[in-house]
Amino acid sequence: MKRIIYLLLVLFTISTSCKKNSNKQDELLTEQEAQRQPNIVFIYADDLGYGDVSAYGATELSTPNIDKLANGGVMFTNGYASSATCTPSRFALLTGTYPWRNKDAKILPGTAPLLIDTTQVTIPKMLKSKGYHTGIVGKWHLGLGTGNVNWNTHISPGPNEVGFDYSYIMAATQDRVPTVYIKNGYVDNLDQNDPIEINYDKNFEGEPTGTNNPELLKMLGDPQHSNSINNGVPRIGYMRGGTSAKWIDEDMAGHFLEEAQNYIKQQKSNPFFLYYALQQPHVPRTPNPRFVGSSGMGPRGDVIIEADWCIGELIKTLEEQRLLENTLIVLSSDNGPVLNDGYADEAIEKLGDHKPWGELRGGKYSLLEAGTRVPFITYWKGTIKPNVSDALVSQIDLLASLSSLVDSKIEKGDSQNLLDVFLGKESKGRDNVIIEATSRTAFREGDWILIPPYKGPAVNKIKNIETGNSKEFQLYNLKGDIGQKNNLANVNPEKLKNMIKNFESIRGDSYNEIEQPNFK
Ligand code: NG6
Ligand code: CA
Repeated sequence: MKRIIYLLLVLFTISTSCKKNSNKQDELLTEQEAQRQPNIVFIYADDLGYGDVSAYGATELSTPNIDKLANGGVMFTNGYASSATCTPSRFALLTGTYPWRNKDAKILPGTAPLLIDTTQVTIPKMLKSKGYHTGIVGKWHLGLGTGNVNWNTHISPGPNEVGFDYSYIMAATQDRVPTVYIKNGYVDNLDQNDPIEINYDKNFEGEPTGTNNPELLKMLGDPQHSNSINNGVPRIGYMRGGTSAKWIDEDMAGHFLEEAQNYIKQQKSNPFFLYYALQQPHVPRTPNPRFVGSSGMGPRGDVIIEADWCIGELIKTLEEQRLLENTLIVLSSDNGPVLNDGYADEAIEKLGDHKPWGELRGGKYSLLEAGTRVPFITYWKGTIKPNVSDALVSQIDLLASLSSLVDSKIEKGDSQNLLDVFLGKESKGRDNVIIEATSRTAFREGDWILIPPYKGPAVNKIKNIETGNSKEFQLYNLKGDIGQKNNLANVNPEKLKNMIKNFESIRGDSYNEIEQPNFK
């Protein structure tokens, strides 16, 4: 009997000590995991408005996956894109430099050379120097090559030359040629016997266009969007060849999602930075058949539902790979919303009571709030405490903030280190920020915004968007007047004077000597 009891005791001791060991190992693993640099995933929507997300107050559309990030992380109500159009915002995001410092930071054609100097600091470069693997999947729109790109050989410089180890992109926009995917500088699926030629000025002889061949179209475009046709959709610019490489618009969201998911799975054993640049809800709005009718609002609503689904799938992948608790997710949009942006897609007719701009005034291309104030969310499961923050933050601050997160020392330029604000530990953001819209600039300081006088129409009639142009200075107190209804410039001359002084100290005094493009 004694022997049996002794044996049982020995067994018990062995088993508990094993258990302890395995617990210890678990502890060790989590410690190691925690010590590892966090992954960073930046999700960038294209033209998604402040009021397009249900967490931000949309009642006619439901975006459960974006809401999950907003409600489980910090939801910023004063988060800004640097510009009311795409290229300048993306330039500022990656370089931490105000776009108005670079005269070429304007909406680029598909043939534009690379806008970012290859010696310039960028988020991916900075992270790479700290051991990160860096990848971009989706919309680029920052130019490629040095002029006169040959699309049939290695296209360079591009994302890979400004810090991305991996790139799977569309060159410009979904409505611009070339309508092909580019993987690490090579057009994906290109048949060398069917070379690609691109021209933004004139058509290639014998090639159909939206203007000449409306019978080939499944979607009508305005004159600017009625050049070459791919997949029944007319585009800006002319393209010949590359048939096997051309994208199918309805598959684009799924295609980019799969690329992004594969990237995560491949890079899961080291810290990575993924810039996932969705193409929605920019025109042409081409939901996959599974999402057609999902919003009851026509294609614009449907592609927002589709984008939200993609974001949900991406989060699922991070969860399945057990990465969610070691990944900082930042979500935002490159500029505000627009309904009619060149195609007849019933965005206006089927809008119903939905307000893509929420309570804000203006929209894409506008210097008024809806041009640049966008959904802006940071999420890090287990690290960021859910909160709504009214701190003033700009996408331009991600460079300095992420560099602080990974302990990298860089020249900060216009970027401010707001890491604690982004992690929800601090409630005070920037003191001021300059926003840009089609080369014009405005100045937000505290609750106030100053819009200098600019020539040009007050309303873009085709797009039905207020531009922000006025002969007078505009001064709004956004705290009580988020809809910018009361111009206080005349009743508050002291404030006006002070704001002009502070604005000019950063921007200089030649801010209104600019040529405004004609909303192209
Ligand atoms: C404009 C296009 C618009 C859109 C925009 C870029 C015309 C008339 N309009 O020039 O459709 O493509 O460029 O949008 O051509 S952005 O979100 O990439 O800045
Ligand atoms: Ca955009």
